[in-house]
Amino acid sequence: MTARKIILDCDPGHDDAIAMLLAHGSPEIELVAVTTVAGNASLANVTRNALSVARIAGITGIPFAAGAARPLVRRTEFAPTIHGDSGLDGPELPEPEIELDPRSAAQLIIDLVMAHEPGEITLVPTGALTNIALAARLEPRIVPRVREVVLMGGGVHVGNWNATSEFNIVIDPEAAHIVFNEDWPLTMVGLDVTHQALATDAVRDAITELDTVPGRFTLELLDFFADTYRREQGFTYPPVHDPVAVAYVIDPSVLHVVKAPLDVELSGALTLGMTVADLRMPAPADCRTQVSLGLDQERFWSLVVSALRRIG
Ligand SMILES: [Ca+2]
Repeated sequence: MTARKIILDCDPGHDDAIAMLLAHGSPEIELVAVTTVAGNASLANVTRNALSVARIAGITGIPFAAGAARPLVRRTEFAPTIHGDSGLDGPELPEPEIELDPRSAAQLIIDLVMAHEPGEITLVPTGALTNIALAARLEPRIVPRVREVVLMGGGVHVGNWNATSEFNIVIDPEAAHIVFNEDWPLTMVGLDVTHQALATDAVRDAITELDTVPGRFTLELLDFFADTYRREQGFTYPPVHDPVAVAYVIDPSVLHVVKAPLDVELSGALTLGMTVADLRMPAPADCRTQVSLGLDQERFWSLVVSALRRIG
């Protein structure tokens, strides 16, 4: 088995942190780099959070680079009601040990994609798409070299930041528009499936049984996330969005996906940032985008728990 090489572009973020742990603890994946983008909190905060999570997970020897501090066009918007002011409120975070790469996230993505064979690198964005859009515009030759983009964001039938739109997309819809319209294979892992990735009592019990540092850290993340999701969005159990995109790279059978043309609304009076999927059948033969409509919850959580167990 050849491990799939991924670049995780993220804004930790409770669920981004779990996505990092899942990627690091899964032999099916080789984490090639981690890049950060403003979103759940400021760029400085999410970058520091990523480096602290790396220390907890024992991730070393790969570059970490900070990227865009604001969206392409819009005013900056953070999510303190969900993630706290730091972006990762709840657990106590260790001091980072890794030095940041001096390159911008977009430049690092370009350098890595160009240094690998075509079809080797998969991009897994779990925040706003600003860095990915900048990289694609700065060096268009990366587009045909990227194996695929598997992103957490959007939703076909549901929003979370407004009635129709998901946070990662709506805070930088122009960047999302660029990424969705580039000529690379793209899988949207949206709210339709991530709202099924609920950290139930049974999930917590399985993580508690591990009795490890990353396991306890994950439980503290879930404690905080459960409180904010109960209060802000009426969830009994918190939906853990970002690791679902990583899980799909590990094992595509974890999601039910269908091919469908996809685009991002930039001008709607009520629908800014909405991801619009054309689900009329059959999809055009040259359709290179797909949407996720169902999640195998048991398989998903078994991947997460197994990864935590491997990290030890
Ligand atoms: Ca995120």
